[in-house]
Order: sequence, then C-alpha cells, then structure tokens
Amino acid sequence: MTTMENGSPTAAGSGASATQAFRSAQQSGTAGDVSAERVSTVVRAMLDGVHRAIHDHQVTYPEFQAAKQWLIEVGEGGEWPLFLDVFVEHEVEDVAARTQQGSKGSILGPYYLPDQQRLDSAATLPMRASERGTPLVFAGQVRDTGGTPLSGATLDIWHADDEGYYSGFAPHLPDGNLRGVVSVNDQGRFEITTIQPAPYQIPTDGPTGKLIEAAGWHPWRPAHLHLIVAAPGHRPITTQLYFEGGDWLDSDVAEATKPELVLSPQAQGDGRMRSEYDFVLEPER
Ligand code: MBD
Ligand code: FE
Repeated sequence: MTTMENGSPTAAGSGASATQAFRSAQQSGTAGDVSAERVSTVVRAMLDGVHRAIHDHQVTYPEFQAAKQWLIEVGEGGEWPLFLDVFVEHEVEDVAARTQQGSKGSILGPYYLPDQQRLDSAATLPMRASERGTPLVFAGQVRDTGGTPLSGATLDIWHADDEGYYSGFAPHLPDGNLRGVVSVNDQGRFEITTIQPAPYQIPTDGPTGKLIEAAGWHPWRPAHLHLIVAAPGHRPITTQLYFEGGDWLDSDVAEATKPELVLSPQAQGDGRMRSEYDFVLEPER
C-alpha cells in the first residue's frame, strides 16, 4: 500500500476547498422548477428515514446534539461536497445510469475542475518534472452506440498523484497538474501518457474523516482515473477507471466501483504500463 510519507492529507488541503469549486461550477445552481409535490415527496421520504433510524435505534438527546454539532462542522469545514459525493452520489448515479446506453459511468466526485489545458492526442498530461509514479499510457477509441468513431470527442481527465493528492485541492501541487482535456484524432482514437495514481484517503482531520473513524470504517478509495468523455450531439459520460488488483477495489468507501470499470495495465517493457479502454457514447435524443 502507498504510504503518506508527507503525512496524512489535511482537510484544509482537500475536502474544504471542494466547496469553492462546487459553487463556481454551478450555473444558476438549481434543479429548475421543482413542484411542491416533488419536494414534499422526496423530503418527506428522507425525513421518514431519519425518524425511523432514531426510533429503531433509540437515539438519545446527547447523540442528537452530537449529530447537530457534526452537521454544523461539516458546513463550516466546507466538506458537504466531500461527504455527499462519498456517501450519497453513488445512488444518484445509479438512478441516472438506468437511462444511459453505452459505456458505464460512475460518480463525478468533489475534485473536478473545468477549463483545464486542452491537448491533442497523443498527449501527455501536465506534470512536474519530478512527478513520481509508474508511467501509464492510457489509449483507446471513442465510438457511438452504432460503432461509428467519434472524431469530435474529448476526454476530460483528472486524477490524483502518486501520493493520492489532487491538484487544485492540495496547496503543494501546481495548478493543472495531472489534469487535461484531450481531443481524439480523426479516427476517434486517443493516447494519453500520465502516471498511475495512488489510492485516495479521505482527510482524517476533518468532520468526514472523524465520522469515518468514529464508526470504525476505513477512509480509502481505490486508485482511479476520472473522465468525462463528450462529443457533439452525444450524451457525455462521467466515469472512473480502476486498476486490477489494487487496494480497496472491493471496499471503496464511496461505493463507486463497477466490474466494467477495471483496467488491466500491461508492462510495455520500457518501464511504462499500457492500458486500452474504449468508450461508447449514446446519441442525444
Ligand atoms: C475522490 O477522489 C473521489 O473520486 C470521490 C468520489 C470522493 C472523494 C474523493
Ligand atoms: Fe477521485
């Protein structure tokens, strides 16, 4: 397992700054006009779930007040995006996936940043001269559901470094590190050179990490690449790809792995690993 030689990730350095990223990414920040009936149905069901848990487990006043205190700290620490994306988003993605054809998707998570460097395939992601980690060549083709290559496709890709940190959310990393928007070639093919990310650990010093510790759970996500694959006239796919045999693959704290999303990189013989993966996009209806 990868150790955190530079100490544990800090809440201040990751989960917290995700609130700013979320706010600036929201256009007008609403789901549009939602009927009172819809609000009532969904919120009622959520409250019913909370009431049932309190009743079934005979929750006490001290426990209720501790929960209130914790909720206040999640907000103050800016960790709502982290907490919600780790513990709730997978269910929303599951609902969304029911109407999506083509490649499997997964959750977006809290560390997406728009407007990253645009690159033409074959591309190398921006990285430090001293970037550590096993070099990885990630290659494949983007097609539509009818098998036609999509030469206008882009892969917006971002991932953690060899210590599990994301640029933009860890102050020691240069902006844009291990992030890029890669255009495929005229055959819809791409080849992206980067390094293999390490597993991600939820910061242990913030409220999300403290809850995980209090519950005796583990704070790890398996190593993963994040992608948004898009093409004009097609429904974009937000997904993640994992690595065969990697730690935490079977116990992702964010429950965002799927068997179809596991890469099996092969040694190229030159110190680099190579992995092929094709994406299939559904035409917009
Ligand atoms: C991550 O890196 C991530 O991808 C998700 C979904 C939640 C927390 C951290
Ligand atoms: Fe991630």
